[in-house]
Amino acid sequence: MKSFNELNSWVKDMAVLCSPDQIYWCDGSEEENEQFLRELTATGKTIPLNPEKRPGSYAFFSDPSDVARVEDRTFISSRFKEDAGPTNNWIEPTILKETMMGLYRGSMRGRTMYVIPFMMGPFGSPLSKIGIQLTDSLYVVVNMRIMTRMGRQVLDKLNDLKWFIPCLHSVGYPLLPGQTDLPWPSAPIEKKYIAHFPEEKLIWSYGSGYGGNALLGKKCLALRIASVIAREENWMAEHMLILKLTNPEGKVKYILGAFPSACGKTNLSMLVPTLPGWKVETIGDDIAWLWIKEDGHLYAINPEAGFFGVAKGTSYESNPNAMMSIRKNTIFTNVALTDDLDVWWEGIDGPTPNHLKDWKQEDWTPEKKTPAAHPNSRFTVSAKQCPVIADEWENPEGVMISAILVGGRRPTTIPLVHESLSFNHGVFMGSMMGSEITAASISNQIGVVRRDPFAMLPFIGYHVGDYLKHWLDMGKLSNDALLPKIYYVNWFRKDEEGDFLWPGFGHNSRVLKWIFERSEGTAKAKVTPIGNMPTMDALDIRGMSLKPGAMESLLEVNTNAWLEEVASLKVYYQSIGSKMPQELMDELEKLETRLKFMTV
Ligand code: OXD
Ligand code: MN
Repeated sequence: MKSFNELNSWVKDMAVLCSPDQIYWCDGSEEENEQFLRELTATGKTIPLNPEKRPGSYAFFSDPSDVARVEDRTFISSRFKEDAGPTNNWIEPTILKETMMGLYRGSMRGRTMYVIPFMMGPFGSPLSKIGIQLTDSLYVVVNMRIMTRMGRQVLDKLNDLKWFIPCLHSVGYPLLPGQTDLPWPSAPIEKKYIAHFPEEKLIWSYGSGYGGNALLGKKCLALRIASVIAREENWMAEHMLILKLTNPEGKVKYILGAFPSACGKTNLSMLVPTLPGWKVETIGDDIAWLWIKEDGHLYAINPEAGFFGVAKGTSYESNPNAMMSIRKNTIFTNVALTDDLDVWWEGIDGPTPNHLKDWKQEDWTPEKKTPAAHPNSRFTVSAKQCPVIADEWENPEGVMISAILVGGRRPTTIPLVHESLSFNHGVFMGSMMGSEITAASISNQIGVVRRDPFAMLPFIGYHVGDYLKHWLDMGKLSNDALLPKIYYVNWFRKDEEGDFLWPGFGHNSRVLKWIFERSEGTAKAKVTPIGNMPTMDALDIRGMSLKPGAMESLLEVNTNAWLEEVASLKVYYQSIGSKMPQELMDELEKLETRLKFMTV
């Protein structure tokens, strides 16, 4: 964090280090954005899409070596290794800074350094934070303008807020005189560094132009650095969607959901219920900042202003509201293009075209074995374009939370839904969540559960044990009666044939209904060793067809499978070391006892 009056000297110092040809302060205006997009088009860095089909929209294609967040190259550079914990990469800060200064020296030669003032959180919210990103990538500028509140009005706010989080970014590809630029400049993998200095609240990113590596407001600021600030200031920065749920009588509740990447957070936040009369609206699809107010309730804001969603698999069937959001003014990255310059990806509606340009901009026909769109292809779009964005999504006071969902991809063991017995038990549920490893390319440990506490594994800016302790400490600021219950949901349970037992998508509204009515005290539940669960007739499944016996399997608590889970959790908790909170080890022991001795 730096104070407002250090801004000019910091920008100057970084310019001396990186040697850009010029410095440009972004004002965030429409005219400026159009000028940037004209420049990106003229230099061949983007392709404007067919204005009849996708007005105001652009396609970018990254270098094939720069397509996703690089967790191996992401560092929490706290003074002591112990403060980064066992789940983060760590390099001592003076050493990392020396290495990175060597890389930054002259890295913006032949380029412009853009100064991006941006706000995370709605204007006027007690939690909102200002960041200033310096970058040599115009792609980053036009994306940051969608994903954050960006521009001159933020500098005005700096007078009042006084502090900003400095974010330095370079793609790491300086241009010598006469050297032509690449369409997507970046540095080789071993030179990429996504670095966070938690004591200083400083972000340095080098070598990548893609997503969370480069749009520094999102994962770097709003999660990793914000999680450190939040711990100091008694609030929480979480990898969660925020949705608004309205019942047929018009009563509203707000629900949070923590799910690992690629579990359908964006889909759930914009869900179209299959239950008549129920409505879901969106507050946020990826990040929530949470605090407990004087009334003892938990409140949430979405710090972002847009969606950086995975394109692949998005369709009018899986997420019609996302499809309607991206009809215009959208930036697409690494999707395929149709012959009439519209976008295409695997899983989009309609027949597969006979010919496309794939994300590598090569000719593609259905015979080709490789995917046309990259699996991590993305759309960047303003939240304002979402047809179901809730009116109150920018309320600086946040929305009051009635329930928290946690979950992951678990083909076995975990039932469709179970409810926490207490706040600490809910934190235990969050600590144990994760997904089963399915892709051989990620690991040779297929079938093993990759634990991902509250879906924050790659995003906690400090020690995971201290993070879990912070959750427990937050609970102590209020009491169980006022805090939301936590629900472990699992849409991904499979039967013996390997087929999903639950159809998911819009049908998840049936689980949301039960949760809504639990918080009203009206839904039927039974106590089980793992928590409270719907009785066999409690979920409203009218109008849907499930295989015979599916509901029994979905709501089954298999004692042996759960005892195996307990054994695996003991090993996991041990891996966290001495900072693993005792309260959670107690919860694990209580679960084991209930599994062994409780009669249901
Ligand atoms: C994301 C992620 O991009 O979680 O949101 O990876
Ligand atoms: Mn995410």
